[in-house]
Amino acid sequence: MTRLFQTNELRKVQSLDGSWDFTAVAEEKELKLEQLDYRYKLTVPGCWEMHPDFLTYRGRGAYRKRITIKDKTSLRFVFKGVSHTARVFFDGVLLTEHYNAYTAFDAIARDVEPGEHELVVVADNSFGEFSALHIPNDYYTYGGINRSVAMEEIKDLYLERIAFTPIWENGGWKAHIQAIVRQRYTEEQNYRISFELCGKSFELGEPRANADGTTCLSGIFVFPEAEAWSPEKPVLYALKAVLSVGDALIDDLIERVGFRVVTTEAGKIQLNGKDIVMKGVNRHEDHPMVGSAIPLQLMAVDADLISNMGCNSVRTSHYPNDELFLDLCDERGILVWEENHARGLSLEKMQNPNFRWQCEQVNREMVEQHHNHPSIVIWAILNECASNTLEGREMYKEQLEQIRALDASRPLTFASHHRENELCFDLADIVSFNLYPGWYGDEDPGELCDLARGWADAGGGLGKPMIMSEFGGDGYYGHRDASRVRGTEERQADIIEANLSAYTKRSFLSGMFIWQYCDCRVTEGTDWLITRAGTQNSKGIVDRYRRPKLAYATVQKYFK
Ligand code: ADA
Repeated sequence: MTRLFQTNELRKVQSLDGSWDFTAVAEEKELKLEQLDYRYKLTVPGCWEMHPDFLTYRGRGAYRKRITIKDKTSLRFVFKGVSHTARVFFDGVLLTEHYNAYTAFDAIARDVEPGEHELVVVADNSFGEFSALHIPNDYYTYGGINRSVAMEEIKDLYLERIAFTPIWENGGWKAHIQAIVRQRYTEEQNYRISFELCGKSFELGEPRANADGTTCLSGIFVFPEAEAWSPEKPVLYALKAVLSVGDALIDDLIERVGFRVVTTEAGKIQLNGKDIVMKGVNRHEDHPMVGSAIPLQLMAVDADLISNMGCNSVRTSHYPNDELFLDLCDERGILVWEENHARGLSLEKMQNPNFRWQCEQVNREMVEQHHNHPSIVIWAILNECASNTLEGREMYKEQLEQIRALDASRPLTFASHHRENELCFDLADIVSFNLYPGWYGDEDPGELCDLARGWADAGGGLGKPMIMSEFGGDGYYGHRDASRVRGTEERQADIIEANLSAYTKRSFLSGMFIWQYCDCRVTEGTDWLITRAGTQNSKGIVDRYRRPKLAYATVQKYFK
C-alpha cells in the first residue's frame, strides 16, 4: 500500500508488495543476472537485516518478482524507497538507477508484450566514496526494498504529478494548481485536464510540450466553500484530475489536500495567521523487527504514542519519511518538520564529489513528492553539517535557494550545533539549535537557551522564529536506580524535565523537539558516536519496542 487514499480511478494500479525472491550478490562478481540463484524469499517492503542470514549484511542484494501481463501495455514501476542504491532491470534490461533510501522513483517499461516478465531490483547498502549521504552514522542504513512498490499501466501521455499550493487572500481560499504531464513523443498534443475539488469543477489551459517530454500546466482558482486544515480540525479534500484527448479519458490522478498557510512574522511561526508553538519529537524510522520498513500499523502506533505524550509535531530526522506516515499526520493534524537526508557531515564529507548532486536530487524529490501534505509546515536541510565554514555556507545557500525555488510556501530551517560560530542563520527563515544541556554539557537549559537567542540575533537570525530542535539524554530502558546516575531512566527524565521546564517558559521559542521519540539502531564502528552501548542511540522516550520510559510521563506533564 502506498497511500492512505485511492490515487486513481482510471489508471490501473497494482501493489507489488508481498513475497519476492532474493539472493545476496557477491561483491567481487560482475553482475550477471541470469546466473543469480534466488534461494530466499523476503518480504517487500522489508529490510534484509531481519533475515537470520543477513543480520549485519552490507553489500548488494537482488530481488526478483515475476509478472504476468494480459494485454500489451506500458508499465510504470513506482518504488517508494530502496536502500540505498537501486538498479532496476526488466527482462534483463536496465531501466533505471536511483540513489537514496528515503525518496521515491519510477522505472518505465514500454510496450510490454503479453506473457510472463521478470522485474529485478538490485539494492546496495554499502558505504564508500559513491555514497555521500548514507555513511556510517548515528542511525542505521538498512538494505533492501524498504518501502512499497506499485505497478501502473500508463499510456503515451500520463499525469506525473499535481502540485497544490493553498493561498489565503482577502478573507478567502484560493489555490495555485499545477499539473505535470509526461508524454512519450515531444510533438504538440491536444489534451485537457479537468479537475474537481471542494464541489467545484475547472480545467487547465493550453498544453505545450517541453523537449524532455514534460508539460507543466498551472492556474489559480478560488474555493469559497473550502474549510481550513488545522491541527484541531484537519479537514482534507480529494483533488481529482482527469486527462483527456477529445472524448477519450486517458489518465487520472487523485491527491489529498488541505487548505492552510504557514508564515513567519515578528519572530513567530503562524498557521493560518495564528502563532503556533511546535511541541514535538524527533523520529527515526526504526524498529528491531522491521528495520526501517515500518508497516502502517506500527506507524499508527507511533502517531498514537506521539499524540498521547501531548506532542503536536514531529521532525522527520534525518530524511524524508514514508508518505504513509505523512498521510497519517495529515489526517491527525500532526505538524511536520521534514528534512532532507544528511546528518553530521563535516566539511570534508561535504566535499565528496557526489555530495552536491545527491543533495540536489533528494531536495527535489522530497519537495516534489511531498508538496501536497498540509501537515508539512517546515522544510529543512543538512542537520549538523559544516554551516560554520565559508565553503559549507555556499552549499547551505545553494540548497536553501533550490528548495525556495521549488516551493516558496513553507519556511526553511536547518538544525545547527555550532552555537556562536554558526554562519548561516541569515539564510534561513527559522533558526534552530541542537543543544544538549544536562547531557553533553552541564549548562543550565534556560540560560543556554537565552544565550542561543543571543547567538542567533547576532548571527543573522534577528527577528526570526527560534526552535530548540534537539535536546535530551540517554536512558537505558529498564535501567532504574535511585542514584539517578547517567544512563538511568531517572536521569533521563530529570534531563527532559529541566529542558522542558525551561523551554515552555520562553515565549520567544516557536518550537521544541525532544531527541528522540524511540531508541534506534546505529552503525557498529569504532568512531566515538557509533561505539554507543548496545549499538543503539538510547535517547528515546520509548525504547526500540515502543515501551515507554519514565520520561514519557515527564513529557506528558509539559506537553499535554
Ligand atoms: C545530534 C544528531 C542526532 C543524534 C544526537 C545524539 O545532535 O543530530 O542525530 O546523533 O546528536 O544523540 O547525540
